[in-house]
Amino acid sequence: MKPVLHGYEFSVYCRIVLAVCHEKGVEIDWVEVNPFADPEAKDYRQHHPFNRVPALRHGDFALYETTAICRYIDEVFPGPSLQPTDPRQRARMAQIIAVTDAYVYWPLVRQVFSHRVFEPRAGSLGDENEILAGLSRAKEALAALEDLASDETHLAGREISLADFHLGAMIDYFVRAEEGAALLAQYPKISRWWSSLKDRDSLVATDPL
Ligand SMILES: N[C@@H](CCC(=O)N[C@@H](CS)C(=O)NCC(=O)O)C(=O)O
Repeated sequence: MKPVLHGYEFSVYCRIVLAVCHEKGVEIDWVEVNPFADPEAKDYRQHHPFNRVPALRHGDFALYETTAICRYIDEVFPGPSLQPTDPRQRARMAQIIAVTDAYVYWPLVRQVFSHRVFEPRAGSLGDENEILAGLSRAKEALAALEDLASDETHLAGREISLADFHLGAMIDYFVRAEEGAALLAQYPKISRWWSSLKDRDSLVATDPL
């Protein structure tokens, strides 16, 4: 039975789930919902009480919150595991995902990407103050990630994990702003990681832009 994913085409959080599904070879049925629409989508809060995306339904099981959804998909479906078994690597993966949610999403995606790239694409002017504030806060987030990232190929170790898709979806948007790409280049470990990840099939196939 195919899972149903309620999502918005430009959402980085939905892209994380889509990339994980791609890695696992899981097909989904997509239901488009714009969480920014005003008025909000009728009845959507029955799937997500906070009116965010994504929200998953798999048979009679409903789940929201991207990390929970990705872990569920990884554990329920066959295919390569995307979570390390080593406790320290697993903890690092969880930490990087939490740092991404708490300190990366807002400045890199909602301030820099939205105002420099997304809004101009949609025909409105971005707010330069938001971009400056986002770039300033991005430094602290990128410095922390530079410290946390493993010295091996992927963020939590040698094998790719859920952390790579979580941060990868957001970095991909961030570097589409010229200032974002220039800032990322100042963090050598994260830059190397991103260069080796960015052309991965699951990211290319799920790029909404
Ligand atoms: N904690 C949620 C965050 C999801 C989220 O913020 N999604 C964005 C789209 S990328 C959204 O729905 N935003 C609507 C809003 O901010 O009103 C998760 O991990 O799934």
